[in-house]
Amino acid sequence: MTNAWNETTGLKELEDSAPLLGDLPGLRLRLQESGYLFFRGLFEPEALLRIREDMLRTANKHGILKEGKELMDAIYAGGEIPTSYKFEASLLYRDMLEQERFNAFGSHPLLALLLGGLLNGPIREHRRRIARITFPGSFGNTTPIHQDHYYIRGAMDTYTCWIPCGDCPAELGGLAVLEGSHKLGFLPHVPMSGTGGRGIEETEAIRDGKWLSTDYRLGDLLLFHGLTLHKALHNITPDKLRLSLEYRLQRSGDPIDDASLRSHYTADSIG
Ligand SMILES: O=C(O)CCC(=O)C(=O)O
Repeated sequence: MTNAWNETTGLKELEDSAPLLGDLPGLRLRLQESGYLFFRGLFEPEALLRIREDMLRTANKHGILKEGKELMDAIYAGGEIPTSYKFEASLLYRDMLEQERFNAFGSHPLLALLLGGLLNGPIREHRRRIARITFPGSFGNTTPIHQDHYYIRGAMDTYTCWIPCGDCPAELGGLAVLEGSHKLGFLPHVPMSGTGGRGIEETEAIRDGKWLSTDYRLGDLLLFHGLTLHKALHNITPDKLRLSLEYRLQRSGDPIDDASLRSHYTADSIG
């Protein structure tokens, strides 16, 4: 049931599609109508906990975790927060993207089955996977409203699987989607502060549309179309890092951009 969820942000709650898992036509219809599917507790937590641990060990090696705290609590050491461009050019980010268990999760059988069913045929998963860390209070780096097709190119029918790598309540800055916005077509993206550096200007219709998010938990999956408008919420916690994973899948015969065949890490990003 979609309901009033977060009074501070005015957001409504994502509809859980887990009850439709045995009903492929029902799932397809919901995806066609809403531009997204959300599954509460789809994945067993164990594999994701190991990925979280890998990410945090890597983060710790690069000195960004506060000493003396529980590793899995992901407490930031503090100090100057890099812009998202600088972060994506950092050795920490490169190491993060090379992690074996994180990369292997892209071929999780549930993702293959789900996307294969929804797209009615063989699918391929992009190499350009993202293991993301967002920093507390770093509002200038919050991901602005955009459509993934702007960055991913290739087939518009490409789906992003966004997976919180740890519980992610609203204050940690989860993802929000605009219901039905994939029907708006491909919109212009203009320079904007925040991750990616470009975004869609917020018209009244976009601002007043039905934005949805939730208090994500480990094991949840948010899946959305390449044209679905989405954005991150601010990480307003005093000191906690937000960890999330992104995998992208499409029909295997559809066009794919070269960049999707490579790692997301580019050493020459500008700060
Ligand atoms: O997690 C974020 O801040 C951005 C994620 C995003 O935009 C995506 O998965 O397409």
